[in-house]
Amino acid sequence: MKNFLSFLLILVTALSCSSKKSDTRAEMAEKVKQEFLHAWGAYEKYAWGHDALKPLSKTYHDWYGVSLLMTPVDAFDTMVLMGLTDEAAKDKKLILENLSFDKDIEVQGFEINIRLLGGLLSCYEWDGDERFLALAEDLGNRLLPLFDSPTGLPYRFVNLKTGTTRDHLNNPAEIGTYILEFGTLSRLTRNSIYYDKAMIALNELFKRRSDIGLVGTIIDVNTGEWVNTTSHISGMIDSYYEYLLKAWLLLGDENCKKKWDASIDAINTYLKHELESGLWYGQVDMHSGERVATRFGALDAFFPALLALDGDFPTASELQKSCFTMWNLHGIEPEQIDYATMDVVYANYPLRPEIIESAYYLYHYTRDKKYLDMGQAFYDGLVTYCKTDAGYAALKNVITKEKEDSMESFFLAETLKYLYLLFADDQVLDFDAYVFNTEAHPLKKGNR
Ligand code: DMJ
Repeated sequence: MKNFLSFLLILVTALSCSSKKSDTRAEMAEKVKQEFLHAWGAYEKYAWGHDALKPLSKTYHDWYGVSLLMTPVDAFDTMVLMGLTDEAAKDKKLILENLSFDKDIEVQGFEINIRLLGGLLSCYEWDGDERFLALAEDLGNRLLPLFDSPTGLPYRFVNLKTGTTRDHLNNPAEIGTYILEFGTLSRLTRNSIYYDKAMIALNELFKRRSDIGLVGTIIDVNTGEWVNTTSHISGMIDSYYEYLLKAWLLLGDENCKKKWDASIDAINTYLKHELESGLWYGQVDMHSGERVATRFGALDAFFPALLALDGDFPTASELQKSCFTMWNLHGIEPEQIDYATMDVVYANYPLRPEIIESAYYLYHYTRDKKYLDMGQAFYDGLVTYCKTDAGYAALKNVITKEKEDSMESFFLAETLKYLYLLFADDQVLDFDAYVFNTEAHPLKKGNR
């Protein structure tokens, strides 16, 4: 009897271990949903009505002193996709009863566009309530003065009430990341002004690429002159390239496709870098193509997804392998490493989504189980190192695992959405019918 009981105990332990190891996709999707509810629950409890939760001090943060409901708008479509009907209904009520852009504050065009305009357009497309579209249209109008520069390249900041703009030194990402949202707004309102402004900016930027086809990091929007000529695919340039390809997919714009084709040729010629440590994309001078640094980081990890979207699966999977190596250096990814030495350059982790986004795209196209295993590792790292009793916290340092009092809205908009979609039933989202903006808001494809 004693022997039988020990046998039973061993059997039960073995079974529970193996079921933990082989959680099905559906079980993993459910687990991610529970983590979303944990994070959203903390937002509800400690930050309701504000821009973002501060998970360690259990209070809130408003970007500009007053709330623009950054987290509620950013998180809405994730709730819809996860089937969280009650939470979505409560969130919708909060947004529609409280959100107003008639505020005397200076906002950063890029962030407001990708999180709020992109978020509201997605709210409208997934929910259908015209009031979301009215909010988006109002916001779009308040962002338009950004484009009133001598070159048509947008300034960085605009006052939502007065339309006053500032900051003439801008970067390709903050210049070239409007066309998906502004194009969609034009399509839905039948007013071409938004599309036209964003397209002029994109054309003007592309026109200023170097003779070898690359852009730099900083440009003066008053003169059109480059101020910093370092070229890369990282923060300050990243989503400019993303939007060239996606504008073609979302809006059917052939010119954007041509711009993307020319850009990816130059990127692969000059930035791509194969070393013993793996395949990477580093930094070069935009005019000479001479390599100036060997840095790669969490933001660059969006690139495998983009390469996959373009059909270059060999490069996409090779690069994702490098990204995963970077993640595994410390069990969760640092903001930036030097890939020549594999040393950490910036050790923080602000709960970024890009590496998970790439795993999701690659799994969608290849069905290779290794991307699900990566997803499991991302889930484990997040839960082990970033979960707190009040939501999720960024890490100040991935080596020491010291936490930071911040949970950016993109954690709910992107990180948990992509992780959920990686594991969820394919019926949840018809991948070919949508294009994700750079904040993971799925916008419906359709010509203008
Ligand atoms: C998000 O706001 C967007 O994905 C943006 O393109 C880059 N930074 C964050 C996430 O890392």
